Amino acid sequence: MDETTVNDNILIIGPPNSSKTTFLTQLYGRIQAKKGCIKLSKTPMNITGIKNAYNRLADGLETEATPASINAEVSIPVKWKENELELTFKDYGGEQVRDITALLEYDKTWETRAKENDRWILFIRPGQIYHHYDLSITGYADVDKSKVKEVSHNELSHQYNFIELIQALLHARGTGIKTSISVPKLIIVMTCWDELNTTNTPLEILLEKLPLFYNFITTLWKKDSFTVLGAAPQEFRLDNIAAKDKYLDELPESFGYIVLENGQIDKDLTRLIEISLSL
Ligand SMILES: Nc1nc2c(ncn2[C@@H]2O[C@H](COP(=O)(O)OP(=O)(O)OP(=O)(O)O)[C@@H](O)[C@H]2O)c(=O)[nH]1
Ligand SMILES: [Mg+2]
Repeated sequence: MDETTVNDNILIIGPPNSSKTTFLTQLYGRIQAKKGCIKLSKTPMNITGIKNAYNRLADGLETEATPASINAEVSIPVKWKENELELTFKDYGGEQVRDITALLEYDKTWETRAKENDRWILFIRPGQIYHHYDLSITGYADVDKSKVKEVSHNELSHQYNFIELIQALLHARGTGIKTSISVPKLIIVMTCWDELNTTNTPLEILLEKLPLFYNFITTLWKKDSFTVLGAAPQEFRLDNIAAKDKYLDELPESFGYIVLENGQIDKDLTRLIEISLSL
């Protein structure tokens, strides 16, 4: 595809519990508070899909899991540099994404999403990734059976799941892999960054947790058409009174950050969208 024909539709892809709803809600809060590099341009907008999550965060409560059947549209008209554009996202239950690899099939909805969005943002929560044994971790001869968690036939390791997922979405989109992929643009986001307590860069975390998946991506994608970042849309758990009080006192839009390629923290969540639009 020609670079000049890349559209600005962004698809956030993420399994259950990977902070999609929290990110969208916090992103909207930033845009509305005019605190970021992307600003609200004009009404009307449609935020019904995240209204409940927005109200919960304002009360210092965590968002609730989005039911599998939900496909709520969120559209926010924004101004970025000199451009006016409409950011549209879908908030859906992450189980839809899990089903793509568990059942090895995608429906029309996902086919359309894969085709119509030229900018993909993949949310991966590394704090919840544990290693099943697989060949990228050690050679077969080195396997110490006592240390290996038994993997059932139906249970792929996380990295194979993410490889399957990207493969399925590329297939749905009809993107061939004979030449390096320049569209869709891809950002891989290591989410809930605070859980990691690390000074490493996002790429280092991805390499540590999912080396084979990273290898798969670099083999397929053009070097400047993908990047690896971090994000903590909520910044910390809201499972205790002190954290909840912070949200009530300082408002949700004061919290959350992204982690740039070099490991630097940026409080402006809208930067993730700017980077996606700039790839
Ligand atoms: N520690 C930490 N937890 C977070 C952060 N952002 C979100 N969470 C928590 O992660 C959990 C999942 O967040 P959601 O936004 O509901 O995740 P989701 O991807 O929409 O999940 P589904 O709707 O099930 O697909 C919630 O308990 C959030 O409070 C963060 O920055 N740090
Ligand atoms: Mg959700």
